[in-house]
Amino acid sequence: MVKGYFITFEGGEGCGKSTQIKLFADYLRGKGISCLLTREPGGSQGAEEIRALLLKGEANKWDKVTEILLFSAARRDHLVKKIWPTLENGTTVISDRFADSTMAYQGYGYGIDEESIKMVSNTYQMIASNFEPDLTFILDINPEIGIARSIARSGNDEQRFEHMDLTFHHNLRNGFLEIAKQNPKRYAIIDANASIEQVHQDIITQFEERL
Ligand code: T5A
Repeated sequence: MVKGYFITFEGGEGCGKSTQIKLFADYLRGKGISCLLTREPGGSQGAEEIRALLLKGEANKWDKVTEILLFSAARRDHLVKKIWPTLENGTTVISDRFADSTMAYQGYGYGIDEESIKMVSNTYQMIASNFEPDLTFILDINPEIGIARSIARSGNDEQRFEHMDLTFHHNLRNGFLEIAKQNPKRYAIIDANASIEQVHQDIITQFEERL
């Protein structure tokens, strides 16, 4: 059986990943490609339990090392219980965030810190070896616009990272761009400041060119 593609969507707060993933999944299904939507942190029962620990509460609730380990533990459970078995079945998996978020948020967000970047990278090797997405869309947005979109959407108590200061959000935007620069074949940078329809069209164009 042919394995499914693993496609991830990344970006700063309120960049529109959830909105775009739904449109992209509709597009794929329209082409007869079966796909499963999932998210991080979370996506499997154990990882969803860890999600609550990570996203609720005070911005400085965890120190950086603990945070990297918790995101990684959730990712390992998600990979073993959901992502790998689904890909083996020939179904495409689309994930709202994956390992690049850990590199951008925990590695670059607090300011470039070589030690944390190395730790994120080593921890990922330990939990996933050489596995990586076939394609990653980075929805690049001006942080002021993204945070305003995020905060305008009410009824969400998982806003620990929205409450980080603006420097953090600029650092992580630069972090995503830096990560993408290292492997232009795998990463497609999409201008997420544009309209929902325009962003969707850009995603489809990149998908058709690359996979
Ligand atoms: N995290 C995660 C880490 O720190 N390390 C890690 O390793 C991982 C995996 C996850 C948090 O955890 C952190 C990062 C995050 O802070 P989350 O709830 O999944 O938490 O939060 P986000 O991933 O940031 O997702 P959001 O739901 O907040 O934002 P989305 O999915 O990017 O945006 P979306 O589609 O919900 O849109 C937000 C609003 O904007 C509107 C939408 O209608 C919606 O109201 N919108 C647009 N408006 C105008 N123009 C457009 N083009 C628009 N697109 C969407």
